[in-house]
Formats: sequence, structure tokens, C-alpha cells
Amino acid sequence: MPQPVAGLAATSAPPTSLSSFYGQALDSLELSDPVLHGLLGDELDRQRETLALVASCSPVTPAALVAEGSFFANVTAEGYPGRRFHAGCVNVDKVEQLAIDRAKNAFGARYANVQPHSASTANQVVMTALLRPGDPILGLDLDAGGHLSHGASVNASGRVFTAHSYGLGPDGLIDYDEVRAAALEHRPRLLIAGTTAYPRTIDWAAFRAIADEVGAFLLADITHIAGLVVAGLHPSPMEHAHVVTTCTHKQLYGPRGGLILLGESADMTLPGGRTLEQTMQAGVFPLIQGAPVVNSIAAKAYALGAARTPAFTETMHRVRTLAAELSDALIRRGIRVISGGTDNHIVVADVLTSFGITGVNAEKALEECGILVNKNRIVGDTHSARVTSGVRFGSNSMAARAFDSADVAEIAGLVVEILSATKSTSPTTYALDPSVRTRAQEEVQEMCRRRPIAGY
Ligand code: DSN
Repeated sequence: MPQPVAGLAATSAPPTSLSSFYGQALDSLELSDPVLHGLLGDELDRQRETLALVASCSPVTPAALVAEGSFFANVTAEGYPGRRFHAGCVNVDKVEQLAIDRAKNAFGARYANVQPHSASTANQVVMTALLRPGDPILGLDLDAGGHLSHGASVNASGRVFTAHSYGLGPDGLIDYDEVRAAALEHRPRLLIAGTTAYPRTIDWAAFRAIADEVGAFLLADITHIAGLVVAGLHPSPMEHAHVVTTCTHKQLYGPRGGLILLGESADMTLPGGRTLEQTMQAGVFPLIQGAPVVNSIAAKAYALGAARTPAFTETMHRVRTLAAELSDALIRRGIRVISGGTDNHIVVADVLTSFGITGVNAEKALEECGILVNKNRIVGDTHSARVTSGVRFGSNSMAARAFDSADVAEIAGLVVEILSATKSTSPTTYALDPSVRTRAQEEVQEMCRRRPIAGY
């Protein structure tokens, strides 16, 4: 006889509702694995008690977490709705179709694939499906705020394809003349427009004109700004790019995972006779992935539906306003902000010029006080990616805590106070004035209690 899984045996009766299922599941976790249960509790406390200003995340809406933690995880479902390779997909088909419909609605897309495990995987799909090994690609340099999967030498995209890059101008802005010159020189088959640390609006039409001039496909990776795009607060690339990719966790308050979206280009016929839509469909499965993560797709469905609500639009307005206010407040205090401000959720500060400390030391000193950011290279940086001269702030989580202008002013003041009291003893070691640290920790704790993360 099979033995009951430890912990599950502790439940006295089968759950009679969804809420009793989740309640009993949590009880069984506590009974069967108190160590892991304890770590869950510790992490919840850590997230409640720190101010996360890391630009590449947002707190997942609790309802989406429930969907992601659901029994849809039990289903193997290779294929697509109505065309599976396994039985038992009646509800899986409905949930995947729901996510597809909501993705199309949110982004104004003609086609959506909700199966990519991440935006990096989505980018891998696009490149592998459209290009041949060795084909030239052109993307923003990783050190200038590009992404690993856009052709970095340490990533498969930079090994399988012949990767070239463009940088940023001395003002920290994309120089479209430089992009064009690089495209004319390297004749890429794929031009990639997308960034991880770029605080300004991206001109999709300019990218498309360059792509057309050299006969390249244009990939727009909107991972960082997906929420602003859905809310109409950043121009949409849907009518310009051949393919759009994004993740669902950075600015959609959804699960970790990716999407591939197509606009008018969906019907475009490629050499070989397939349309772009058919190429992306086959590119995800079976070219790169096998069975999808259905529980993640369920959570994507939730997040994509929520992204069309007035409350989400209001949150995105707050995301943008808070970032602009943070940028202004830092500049008023004499801090050098790259590009002189922000149009989105990102603020990049030059801490080396402003405080004489490296990015890694600034990150660590702020973390000691409960403010979480990430070290970030800046234009002309002489330090490596592990050291850097800058830090990147993001406002997604501040918005989820319903921060207002006074809160942002308080954070800016704290950041400046902490970094002014931090002295580099080497590029990777520092000393922070203990009295400043204690006072800042107390103030951060008080802010976190005053402004809890919605739903946490
Ligand atoms: N792309 C990295 C970032 O922006 O932080 C990780 O998602």
C-alpha cells in the first residue's frame, strides 16, 4: 500500500471548499515541514518590514499567488487549448484561453502566447524561431542597461547568434542615430528595443524605421514597462514591433513568467510559408518548451485581468508620479540622476559622483537600513557590474504601498542621509555611521507599518 505523504495524513477530513483546501494545505506544510513553513513566515515578515525599491519586481497580488499555488500544477498539458497531447485538460484549456484573451485585450494584441516560462525564454523563442545560428542581432549593450537575453556574451543569445550592441549617449539617452549607424554597419536580422535600466520613453517608430531600413525584424521587449504600456502611460510598441515580449512579474503584479505578443504582424508570411503567428506558436512549443506551467498561466490570467481595471491604471499613474517625485527630490538634494529625471518607474542615481561611494556599497548600506535597491552601471562607468558607480530605484512597490508625495520626500531624505553617512573603505567595503543606521532602521520600520503592501 502506498504511504500517505507525511503531513497530508494529519488532515482529519477532506477539504470541502477551496478555502478549506488552502487552509488545510498550509496546516499540512506546518506539520510536515516546519523548517520550510518557518522560512515562508520569515520571508513574509522581511517583505512587510523592508521598503523594496528594486525596479524589476512588484509584490504579486495575493489572489494571483493563490492561482499560482493551485492544483493546476498537477496537470501536464503539452500543446495548446483544444490541441493537447494529454487528457484531463478541460479546465486547463479554459484557463489558458482566458489568459490569452486577457493578454490580447490588455495589450491590444492580435495574438498572445502565455506559455513562455520567462521573458528571457520568450526572447529565446523569438530568436530561435526567426533566425539561424550565427545570424547578426543588435541590442542595447548589457552594461548600458540592456538585458542578458539581448545578445550578452555570457548568454546563449550572444553565443548562438552574432551579437552586436549599441550604447547610450553621454546624456544617458538612446541615440537613434547611433542605433541606425550600428544597424547599417552590422545589418542585423533582428533589432532589439528593450531595456532594464532606462528611465526614459522609448521611440518604437524610430526603431521600426531603422529595422525596415536594414531588413531586420524588430523585437520590443517591454518587460520593465508593461504596466505603463497597458495603462496607456508609455507608448505601445504593438503597431511598430514585429514581436513584443514581456514578463508578468515586473510591473503587472503577476507571477514570474513571460508572454509573446503580436500586432498587425501576426499574419505576415515568412520564408517557408508560415505566418509569424504560426512561427511563434510552434516556437514556444515544441521548439523551445515542453509542457507549460499551467498554475503560472492561471496566475497570469488573474494579473492580466486585473491590469484592465481602473484601480490598476490608478496604480500605474502613482508608479510614474512617485518615480518623478523621487527623482526631483534627489536632484534637489544635489544627487546626480542619470538623464536628469524619469518618464517611467526607474530612477538611476550616480552615487560615486554624488557621495564618493560605489554602487555596491550604496546598495549594502541602504539594505542595512531596510531600503532595497540594486547596484547599476551608469554611462561611462569604470566599475564592473559587481561594483558599479550607480544604483537603480523603482517605484512599483512604493505604489503598491499607496505611498504619497510626503512618503517619497521622506525616503529621498533617508537615502541621502544614509549615503552621506557611508564611507567606502574599498570599492566593496564601507562603514556606515551606527547612529544614522539605527535611526534610519526605525524610520523605515515605521514607514512600513504605516504603509503596508496592499493585501500583505
Ligand atoms: N533584468 C534584471 C533586472 O532588471 O533587474 C532582472 O530581472
